[in-house]
Amino acid sequence: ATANIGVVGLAVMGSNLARNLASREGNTVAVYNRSYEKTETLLSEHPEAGFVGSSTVEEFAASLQTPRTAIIMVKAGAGTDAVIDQLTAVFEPGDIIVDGGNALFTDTIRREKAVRETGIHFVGAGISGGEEGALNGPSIMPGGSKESYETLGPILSSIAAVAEGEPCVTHVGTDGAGHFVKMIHNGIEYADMQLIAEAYDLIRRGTGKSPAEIADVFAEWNTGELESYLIEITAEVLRQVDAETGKPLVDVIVDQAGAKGTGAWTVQTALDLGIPVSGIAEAVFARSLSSKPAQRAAATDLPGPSDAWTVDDPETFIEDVRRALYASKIIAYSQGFDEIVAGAEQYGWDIQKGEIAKIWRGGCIIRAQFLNRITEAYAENDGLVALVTAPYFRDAVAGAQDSWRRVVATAAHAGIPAPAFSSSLSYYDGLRADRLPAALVQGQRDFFGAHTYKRIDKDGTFHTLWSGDRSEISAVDTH
Ligand code: NBP
Repeated sequence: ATANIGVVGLAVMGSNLARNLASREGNTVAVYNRSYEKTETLLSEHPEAGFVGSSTVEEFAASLQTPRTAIIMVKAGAGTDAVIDQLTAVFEPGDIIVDGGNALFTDTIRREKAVRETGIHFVGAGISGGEEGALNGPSIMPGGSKESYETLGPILSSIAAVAEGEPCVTHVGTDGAGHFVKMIHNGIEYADMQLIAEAYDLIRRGTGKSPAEIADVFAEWNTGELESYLIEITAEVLRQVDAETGKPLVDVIVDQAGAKGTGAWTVQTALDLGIPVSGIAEAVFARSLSSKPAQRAAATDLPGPSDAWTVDDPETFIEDVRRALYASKIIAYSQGFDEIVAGAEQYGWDIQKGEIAKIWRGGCIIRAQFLNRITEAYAENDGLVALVTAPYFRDAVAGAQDSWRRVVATAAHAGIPAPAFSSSLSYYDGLRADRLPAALVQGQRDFFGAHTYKRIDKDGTFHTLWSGDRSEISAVDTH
């Protein structure tokens, strides 16, 4: 046994992660893949890595020093279960199996419980940053036991991205906590991308600027408070010219956005937890709407606004859009962190919110300067009940909100869809409202279903005898 760490699954993510591990001082990396071709290719293309290749899982286990540590990077789902079964058959108590794939956190909770029975540690670790991150330094979100993190922490720290001198990895919490937080990361990523796309669309349709000109706008934005990887790559995508047609690439790409499901998981989980992640949900639904060509084709002649609409001053409008984007982005993150807080409570995880924001500063798609502000907000007040109420964010939204309102109103006037911008604003106004029409909803529920209501002026639960004399009675809460 010569290897101190192993990787199972050598498609793009696994081979890049294995190469990253091999490039770190002191590591010898064992590699194994279901079909041997991928292993052979990796060994022949990267002799410098000094990989120890195996064609069977038994050989793979024998090539690892004990206690063994192996990272699984296979297609999430049945593939993960198959590999776990194979590894638990040849590993021993005290060994560590890490699942670095995009597993659903409830699967990770189930797997951790089952593997624990064998005395083997199971760690679900969210790994972000795509292929590039896996090779050069991802953001890593490991769950699992504290004990396994003692062994795993230093290895993961050595391959993680580094942001402002700190490795982008932290022990998120037990069992499925890491994959839960990775899921939220992806949900926030959906919202961030959708908001940027809406900003582009508003500017393009509002000012008539070309994609290349809008690329300059985004490049400029990337020097300020919006500085982030997503803004940076947006400028690059907008600047790209299609070699075949000479048109902006964005104009020849089919406008139907794909999705692999982690955004939907974030929203499904939020629905179960009762957390309004409306910005993330709108982003997921916007992709769904885009991918309905038959419905869209049937709707092209539905009427739009009757008034013509023009932007008076393009520069002012663009600045309004920038501010609206920043405010909406704050809401998306605030909602994502609300879901982390709710998940931690539901599943019994001790999640340090500030640490999560820190490890997202490098190696992942949502990396941004802005995340430092989130870390600071939770450092000041760990019990913050809504991120947007932290002083920094409150002030940021206060400065942006007039612009935000103008942009949302303009979008509605002009008939330009801006679902994430507008739902974020509605969420903000809902959150800050003194009174909500939820009181009326309670009245309706009491009318048709005797669901009862509470009063603002006294304790207890009440019901109005709607079909009787409409007097009010004290009632037992039926829910
Ligand atoms: P894929 O998700 O395309 O999976 C391919 C790998 O899974 C191959 O090694 C394949 O082996 C193996 N595999 C399958 Br499929 N079924 C198997 C089974 N029943 N038993 C054993 N092995 C099986 O690879 P990827 O794109 O490198 O992603 C790996 C993981 O990382 C996924 O969970 C993904 O969600 C996650 N992830 C991907 C990205 C990204 O940007 N691609 C980013 C972040 C996370 P074979 O060669 O024998 O078919």
